[in-house]
Amino acid sequence: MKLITTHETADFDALASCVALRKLYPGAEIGIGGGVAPNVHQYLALHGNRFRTERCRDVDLSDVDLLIVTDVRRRSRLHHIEEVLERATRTPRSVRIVVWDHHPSAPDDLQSDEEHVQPVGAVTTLVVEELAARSADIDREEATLFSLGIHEDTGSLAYSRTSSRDATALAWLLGHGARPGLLQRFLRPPLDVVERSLLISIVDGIEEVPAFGTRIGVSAQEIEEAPAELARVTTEAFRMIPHDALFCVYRLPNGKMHIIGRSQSDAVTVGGVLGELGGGGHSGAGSAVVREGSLADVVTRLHTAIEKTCRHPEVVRDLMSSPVRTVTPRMPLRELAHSLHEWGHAGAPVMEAGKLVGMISRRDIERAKRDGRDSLTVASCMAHPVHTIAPDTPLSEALKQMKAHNIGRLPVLEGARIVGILSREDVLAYLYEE
Ligand SMILES: [Mn+2]
Repeated sequence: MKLITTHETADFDALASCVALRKLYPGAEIGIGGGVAPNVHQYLALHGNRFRTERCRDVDLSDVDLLIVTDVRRRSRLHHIEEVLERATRTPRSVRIVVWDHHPSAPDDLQSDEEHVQPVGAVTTLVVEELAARSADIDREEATLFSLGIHEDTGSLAYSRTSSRDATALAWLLGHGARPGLLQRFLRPPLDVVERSLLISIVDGIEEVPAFGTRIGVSAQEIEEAPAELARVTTEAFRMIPHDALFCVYRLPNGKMHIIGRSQSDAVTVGGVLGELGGGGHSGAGSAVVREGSLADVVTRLHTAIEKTCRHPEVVRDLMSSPVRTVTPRMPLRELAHSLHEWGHAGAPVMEAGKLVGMISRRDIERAKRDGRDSLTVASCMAHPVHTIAPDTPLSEALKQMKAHNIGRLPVLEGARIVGILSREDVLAYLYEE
């Protein structure tokens, strides 16, 4: 018997890749262990007959001679097929194990006979590529389900782990009749009353991890009634707050603690942080379950894990341009225009006797020219007082200042000495670098 399976609480990427794999391995059964995510549950209420899944505990596992595992390869997430995995260790000939996955490797990864692991946004993409290569026939319902898998795991192509291959796979699915109009309905059904009130407590309860330039929020919640979709509520909360990363610790009525993390900063790798607490995941999303200790203990362990695994974020010094070309207040505007052009700069700090006294930009010169004042000197139209910044300020804070004062250049001062200048161009070059 051929069995396709995936991780507990199967999400759309897991279900879609299972269904897509059945097209590559005809006659295989899909066995689910530990239930499905609530949005998948709702989807299956309508499509359950079309895309049949079995519960692994209803399947005769002793009969499995080909095991196809998708969207996971860590043994600790595959308790429901432990029997098959044990048999594979004892008598390797009795079962062949094939893995399809897109997660980073972990110490407890399965030993497999065949592995299809690539760092794409959704594992469904890998299977769809194979179907496309074989010019497989798929119908609208299949194309839509496979699209759901890719949308879910790439945040509709907006998460940083998205690859061009995910977009290509989606395009192929659209060409095969996928119905984009149905995606939102299944991906993000409205939050119910319990979920909405939890969402508010999360946001109200966020505490910032101190002494860390990246804004990391931690919200610890004692839950009396567990809502169906903790992961989704966490994602929604993260969307609403200004933080770079969010970790929610939920203590459920049964005493277990679920930690769910989300990040949009390279400095915070959620999978790395939660790996320290026995969980795992991607750089942008992950989870862990802790069975003992108090809520406060877990929050302390989380802080330690963050301190240990997160890079300190970029600061102004890493990005600023230096040395700085400065001008004097007595410089004629016409001469300055010429120099700026030559340097390829849009502005410059104005220094007098070693002190920063103003900032002048190409735009100031243009304005002076329009008003017929371009025969004057820099002093007549420079901006002052000047907003400055220290070299060890985190980039996020620098951006905030640029936005608040609507300025494109911040002189960087160490004491009274000008050591660099941070411009919008520097920030853009950093954001778009490889
Ligand atoms: Mn996935």
